[in-house]
Amino acid sequence: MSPKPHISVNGHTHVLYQENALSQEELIKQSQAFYTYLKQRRSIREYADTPVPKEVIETLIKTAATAPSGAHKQPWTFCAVSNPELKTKIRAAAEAEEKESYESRMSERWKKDLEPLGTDMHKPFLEVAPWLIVVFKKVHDLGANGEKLNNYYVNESVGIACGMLITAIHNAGLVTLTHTPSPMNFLARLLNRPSNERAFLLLPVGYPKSPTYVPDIERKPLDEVAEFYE
Ligand code: IYR
Repeated sequence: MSPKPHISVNGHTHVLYQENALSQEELIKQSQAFYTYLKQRRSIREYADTPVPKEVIETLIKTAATAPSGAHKQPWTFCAVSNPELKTKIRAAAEAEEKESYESRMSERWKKDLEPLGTDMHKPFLEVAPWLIVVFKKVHDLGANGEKLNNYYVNESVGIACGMLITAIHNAGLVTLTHTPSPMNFLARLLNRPSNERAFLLLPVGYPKSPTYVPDIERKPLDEVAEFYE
């Protein structure tokens, strides 16, 4: 007998989950292939000004928004910016904060740790990349009369959605960078965000400048990042 298409839990409908189970052999092959593909992802700081269709950005955001979230509150807003004047304003404000950070806020130890990456206060990618996706977290929701409604595990939820966005960008054959100008409150101001939203992460999205070089760095091997308890 085939299972019922839906049941009731606490008076709420639960629908049948569409399983996608693979054989063990297929599991091994598929997980290996995805790893091989994903390990090619790199953070890219130099972009081509080649346009990327809006439809692609819409699909990437829909993909990120499939992320799990605390009590399914989906406490995020993805602001996609291609407007050149706005990108120029974002770059100017970000570089002003970065200048302050590099010149006085960051410790010598921190700057030493960044040396292999070759970063500095200049952020031309904020104007060159065809799109900037600014991810906002909703610290709470706003009810119809402006009242505060709880969200849960907001940082975890938005962090997971950003991980999925980065994965989707790589899967589309595009590149990005997790950029966190600090402090980031200028983004809420420039993008006119409501009082319940805080900037979480800024991701330029586009094609890499060609050719592009990336730091020759290694990822930790499995035995340094995993412990098995069998
Ligand atoms: N936000 C600065 C500094 C910076 C900090 C870390 I931690 C990095 O991994 C990279 C950069 C900047 O964007 O340059």
